[in-house]
Amino acid sequence: MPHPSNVRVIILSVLVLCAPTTWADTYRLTIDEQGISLTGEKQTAITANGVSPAPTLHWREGEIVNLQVSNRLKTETSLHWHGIILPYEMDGVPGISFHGIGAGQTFNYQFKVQQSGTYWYHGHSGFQEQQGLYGALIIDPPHNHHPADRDYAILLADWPEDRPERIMARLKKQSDYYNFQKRTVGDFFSDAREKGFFETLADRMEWGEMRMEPTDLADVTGATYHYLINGATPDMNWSGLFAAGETVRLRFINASAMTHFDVRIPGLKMQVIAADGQDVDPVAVDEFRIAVAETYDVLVTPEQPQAYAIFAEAMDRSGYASASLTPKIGLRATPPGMTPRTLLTMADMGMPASGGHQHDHAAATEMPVENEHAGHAQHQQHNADDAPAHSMHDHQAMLRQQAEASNAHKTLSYPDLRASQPDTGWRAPDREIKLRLTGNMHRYMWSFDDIAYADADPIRLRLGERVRFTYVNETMMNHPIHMHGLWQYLDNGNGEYSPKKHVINVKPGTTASVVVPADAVGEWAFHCHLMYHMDAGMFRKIIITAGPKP
Ligand SMILES: [Cu+2]
Repeated sequence: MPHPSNVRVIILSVLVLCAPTTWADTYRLTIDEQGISLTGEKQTAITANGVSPAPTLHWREGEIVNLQVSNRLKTETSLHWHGIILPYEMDGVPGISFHGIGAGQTFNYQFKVQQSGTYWYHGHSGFQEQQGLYGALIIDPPHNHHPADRDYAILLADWPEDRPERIMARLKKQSDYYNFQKRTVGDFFSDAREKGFFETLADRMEWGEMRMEPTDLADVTGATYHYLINGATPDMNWSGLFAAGETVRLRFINASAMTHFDVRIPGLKMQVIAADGQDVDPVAVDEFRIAVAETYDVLVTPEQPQAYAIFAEAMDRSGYASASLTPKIGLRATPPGMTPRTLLTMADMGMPASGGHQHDHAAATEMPVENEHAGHAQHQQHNADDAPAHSMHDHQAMLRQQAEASNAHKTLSYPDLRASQPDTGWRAPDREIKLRLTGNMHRYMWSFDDIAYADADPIRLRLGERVRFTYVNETMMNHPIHMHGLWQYLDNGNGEYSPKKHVINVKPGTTASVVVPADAVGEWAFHCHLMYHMDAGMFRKIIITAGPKP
């Protein structure tokens, strides 16, 4: 008589052997709202199956998924499968790919999963994503090239104290409402001591002329946001277990509405193995910046039986999210101190250091593609300055200090990303579309080429053509540009090994260029993924048709 568990193994093996090459699984998701108290006050979150973040969905490459999404809200809802290649009617953007899911209705999404990796899904109606309607989407490949002992999705998010409609209304009235980090008169005098009075004055006047602040790295900040990892504040301390020496895969997903994060795990090197779901040649880093809506997969191997902090500080340093990787339930990591925020200089933005009072578009256009963020160099310096303050900390701080002393603090940047597999259809683009990323901070208007979505014609592409999109960022904000339904091959000098991404972050005053194979007929959304920028008009529709040139 075989042991019962052996019988189970035998049955499972038989099932695996007999499994068809495609599966068809059904997932039911019910969208509703529920009381939540993350900030101490009672608020409302939009939930899927009663939870926010929404449940993590596990798919397999090759399966046909049926997703029955029911709406119990009083308003319309939708779910968009972020980064997924699918028929456009299944993409889930109301007004573009379908009519939305009305109150009390159910919509049935169905498509074949043609890719693997880490993605996410979120509401694309109103501000529902900001209100908690987001979740991780993990697709298993037929063959896993990166076996790990543990595997965790790390969803980063920004949860507001104010209602999103109120945030938008405040930004429209006063765009720097949430920015309490402006340089003060005191800073002026200390700068004047260092740089000289006239230099400092000229610097300030230039910024004044541009009606921008050199510290405006984010327009919605920790003044209203609580930063979350897997729905938990730093106090709540989400924890992932490991045993010393195990390999842990962390799937970072930036599900924030407005926040870029700088991520590190003090004491651990991170091997970046995938970007936006796609495998890249591994890069060992100490830190990476993750733009809104991007995903990065990393491997870590914690050797010590101690708790490690997964630390994600908001780019503008107005707050942080923190969680623990721990060998024991209840053992929590102490979050390290935040590093000082970066100050943008005129040079960061492609402006002449002095005298250039007008917006110099040409200067911005000629910036090399994706040069290293000058602010980051500064940041590393600060790290070193910062170190003595943490010297009484534990082992982690010591390791970090050692790393810094040996000048080994490596931060990921786009030029590091090289696809593991070449693009077999690689060839020169057929044409170029240049888009300026434009905005008026004072009136909180955001657009492409100074034209907001409401007044813009769609961008028309022909099926089969390859189009270079060149994004010229003429603003002092980062804009994570998301194209639905199509891959953007980031032109970072790697030719056929260019990494393909669904979100390309374009830093202030810089230019980034991508190659897009127009390989999917339909109507696709194309926008900045900062929610309030998208809502303000930094959005276009792309229409791809078969047949002769439109
Ligand atoms: Cu934007």
